[in-house]
Amino acid sequence: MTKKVCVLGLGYVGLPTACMFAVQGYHVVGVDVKREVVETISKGSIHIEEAGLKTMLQAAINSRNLVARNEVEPADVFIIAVPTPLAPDKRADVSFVESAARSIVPVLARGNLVVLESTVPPGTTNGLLCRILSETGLNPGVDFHVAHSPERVLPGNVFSELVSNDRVIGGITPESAQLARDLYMSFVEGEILLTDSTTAEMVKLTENTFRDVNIALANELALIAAEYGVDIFSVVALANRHSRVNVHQPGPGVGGHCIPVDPWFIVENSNEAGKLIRRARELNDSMPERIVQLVEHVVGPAQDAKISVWGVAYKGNVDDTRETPAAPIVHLLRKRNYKISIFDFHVRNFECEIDSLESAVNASDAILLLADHKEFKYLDPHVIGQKMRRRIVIDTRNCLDPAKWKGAGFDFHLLWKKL
Ligand code: SAJ
Repeated sequence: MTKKVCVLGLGYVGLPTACMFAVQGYHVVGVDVKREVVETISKGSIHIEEAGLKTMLQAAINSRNLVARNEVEPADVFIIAVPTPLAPDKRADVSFVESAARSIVPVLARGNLVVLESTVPPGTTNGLLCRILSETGLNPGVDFHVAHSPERVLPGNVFSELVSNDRVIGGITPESAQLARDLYMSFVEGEILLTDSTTAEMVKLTENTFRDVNIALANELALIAAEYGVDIFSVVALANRHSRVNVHQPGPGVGGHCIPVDPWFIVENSNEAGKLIRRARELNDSMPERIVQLVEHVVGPAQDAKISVWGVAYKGNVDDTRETPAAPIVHLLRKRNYKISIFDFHVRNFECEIDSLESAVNASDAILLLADHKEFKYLDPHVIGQKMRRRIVIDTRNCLDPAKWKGAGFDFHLLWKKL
């Protein structure tokens, strides 16, 4: 008999995952608490941008293997893929996991498998999740199975990574892990590695903490390079020619739903042991303020200066603005009385209005590039320059060709310089 899978949370991870199971022939019920999300998906439309998502969703809907609902239904498998944001006290806010788990309680049956995909602090699957599911009177690991299968896909490349990435699955019992492996084997071509649930939680957090700490190192090196008047991007490129060196890219700060968040989850119960991780987080969080200092230095005091901010997504080629460093940068520039206009090739919804390219550059004094969307590379600096009041570019991502922009009369600045 075909298995029924209920996916709770139809966001960046839940929706592509629901589509993958549906096209593999599972009966999938995608559940989201937002009515408009369910309506949009039911029509075969998407509420988020992700390469290939619309085609996959339409295939899934047309096959009748995927339906979207507001309520959880009885199923063989429940997959929880809800957000775990950072609370103001820098601890994980697991309230969506809690409410998703509570919504499963009335329908959970003997033999079911519950998989948590959301990123959580170590111990959450075995602790909080199992505690809530035990409210059924059933015994986790005996009457039903529970596993943590963290998502590890890169936004913008979700479908190929869902298939080809290796997957770490941790069960509260070995049987739970094996059942989850049998499920994901339907579409995962990478290796599936089994462990216990707390190890799997820590693996996921470790991956993103590794990245955050390495980006902090790159940012610190950028500040040091500026002291010597050296181009940090050349330093990184040349150092990375060593076969055992992989310095990350410096930039205006670290955004996205995972990397600026996960390191806090891993240290939330470790005050003494987590010092390096906390320091790296703080350094990355301080980059927006430093970018604003650079703008002040290059452009001069605000008076009536207008800054054209290019790219407010948290990184290039995505429409995602979660935790984007552009938000504090725009906020800090406004506080210092700069006029701001924003242009982005991908982002439609942001806390400030997004202008057309033309009105964003019109009569502006400087371009501040924050997200390296590939389209920026193809813009003609001569055409852009004609509309501007002053020709200044600050490229925080090493995205534009300096020779091309300097050739068009621009005063060109990379990420950082000695102030
Ligand atoms: N960034 C830098 N320098 C770099 C790399 C990234 O400043 O060298 C910045 C980006 O501009 C962005 C932020 O860091 O603001 C994060 O971008 P990212 O591309 O490193 O990561 P995400 O958040 O898009 O996806 C990450 C991935 N994790 C790792 O690469 C270890 C992905 O595999 C995870 O699935 C995802 O987090 C997640 O959901 O955890």
